[in-house]
Amino acid sequence: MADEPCCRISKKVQICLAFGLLVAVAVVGVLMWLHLYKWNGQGTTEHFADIILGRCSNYTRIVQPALRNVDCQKIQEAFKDAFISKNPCNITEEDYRPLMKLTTQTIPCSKTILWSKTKEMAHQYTRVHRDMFTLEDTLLGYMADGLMWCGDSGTSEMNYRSCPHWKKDCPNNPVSVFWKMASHRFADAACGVVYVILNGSLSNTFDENSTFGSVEIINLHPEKVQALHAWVIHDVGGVPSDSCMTSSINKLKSITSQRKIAFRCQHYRPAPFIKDVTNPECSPCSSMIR
Ligand code: JS2
Repeated sequence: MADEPCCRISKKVQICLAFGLLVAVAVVGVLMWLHLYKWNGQGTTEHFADIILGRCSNYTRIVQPALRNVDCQKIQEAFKDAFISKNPCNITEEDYRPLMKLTTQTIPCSKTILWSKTKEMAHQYTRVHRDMFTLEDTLLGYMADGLMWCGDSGTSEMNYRSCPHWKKDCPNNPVSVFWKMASHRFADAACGVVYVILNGSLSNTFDENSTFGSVEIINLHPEKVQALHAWVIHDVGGVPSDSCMTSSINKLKSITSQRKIAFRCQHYRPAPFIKDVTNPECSPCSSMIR
């Protein structure tokens, strides 16, 4: 068969095919190099570096003046060095180590608030209870909250056109690695009673695959954390359910008890929860906070 004339490709055709393949590889390479190759995620936030510097200055002078001696210029540089000129699908925790060192911050015991699918509610709470901290109320989270960032190997420019999407492109992108590392460190440092605000109107109030479920809960230390208090909030107008008795909350309870951490669950509708937030003297709220 191999000798049949129809199966022999003439030398000329072979050379043409090889050349065509070479041109195709070169074109793809140039497109990627010119950033015309689109990632599936949003591009770097405009003025990223200036925003980081501005937020750092604001935080260390106004929000938490105890951190006034922090060098925001150095922090901005360390943040950029973590991802500039690097393949945005091969970022490691090592890349962020210098930034993490520069932003070390001690949160008092029983003042840590975690959240899952309740970001706005959690931040409304800490806007009133200023002595309590979500990750975004710490310097590191405050600087990065809501931003996008990535670079490319072979250039010192940030990619403002697109960045890798954690699911459609790759998980080891600059943003996902940052939040996983920041969340890990935040939970690792927690002590006393840790609070978590969960969404009682979701069928999966506790999602084991969430950052809270897959990173933070497993990095709470039983020798430092006595209890996890879950505050389960119903969406306004959502279908109220007895959210502390659901299977997902029972799953959370079993995970905490396996880790020798006591567990407590309270459920609220937003109105009383928000009212409590604005009226800290209320009775349901006081049992929730103290
Ligand atoms: C903040 C971002 C961004 O306990 C919370 C926080 O500590 C957070 O870091 O991780 C927990 C929330 O993550 P989870 O449980 O997956 O809930 P979610 O509502 O799906 O929020 C997903 C966002 C987690 C990390 N993260 N956190 N600010 O700008 C931000 N961007 C990402 N990817």
